[in-house]
Amino acid sequence: MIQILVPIYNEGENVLRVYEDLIAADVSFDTLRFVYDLDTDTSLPYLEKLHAEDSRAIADKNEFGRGVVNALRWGFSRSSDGPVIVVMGDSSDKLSVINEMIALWKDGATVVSPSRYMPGGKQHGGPPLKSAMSRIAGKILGFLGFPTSDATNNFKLYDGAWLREQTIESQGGFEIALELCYKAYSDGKIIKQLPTEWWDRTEGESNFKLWSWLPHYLSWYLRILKAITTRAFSGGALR
Ligand SMILES: Nc1nc2c(ncn2[C@@H]2O[C@H](COP(=O)(O)OP(=O)(O)O)[C@@H](O)[C@H]2O)c(=O)[nH]1
Ligand SMILES: [Mg+2]
Repeated sequence: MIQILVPIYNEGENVLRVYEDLIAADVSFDTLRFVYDLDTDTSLPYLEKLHAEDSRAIADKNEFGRGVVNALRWGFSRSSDGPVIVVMGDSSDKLSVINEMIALWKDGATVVSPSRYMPGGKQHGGPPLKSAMSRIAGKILGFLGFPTSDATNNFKLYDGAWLREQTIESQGGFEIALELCYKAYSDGKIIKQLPTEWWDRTEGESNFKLWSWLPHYLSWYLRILKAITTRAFSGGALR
């Protein structure tokens, strides 16, 4: 069962673009779950229309409390076995790589991480400070031997059965991608990457809270650094 999961917060008509991009990229999926927080969300009228046309697309209310971590936890808890692909609702991701992500999952990857920072990857626009921090942080991990140079990208595929075994500890926001990369890596699971592109939103507003989420990002980042070091000294990286 191939599941696409999209957290949304007042994305309005943008949700239709996500659907159109998936169809244009010929992505084969069984469910397209848009997880929203509030009954007043501006995407809901569009999602109702979309569901009438294609019953795979559903609007699912997050009952775990407001915020993107809760929306993702909600979506994960409702997932079945098979790949769960998290996609942003503001059309920032290159959805045409999804079929290749699914192929890597079929080959045994627990996490598939599209990377903007590996050869062939690109980032278009975005706040300069946030982009630079993400790029530098990601590339350092890649340089040190971590299997992806873009751990902070939330556009990712996770194995559904593995996901349901995880207790999500993230509390801030999008550091959840780092947390899950850390957990897969320290669990000895396979993480694969492939190049992707990212475009900053042209409609609506970003809900990214750089300064309040930064300490949460740092805490998972340091755990990853420690795990890489431990593996290197135990011989894993030297084999
Ligand atoms: N359910 C839910 N989704 C959110 C929330 N904040 C952001 N999102 C969604 O997460 C995705 C990325 O958010 P965005 O604000 O564009 O972050 P940025 O691209 O990192 O600036 C979009 O699909 C948003 O609609 C939230 O509080 N709740
Ligand atoms: Mg965005």
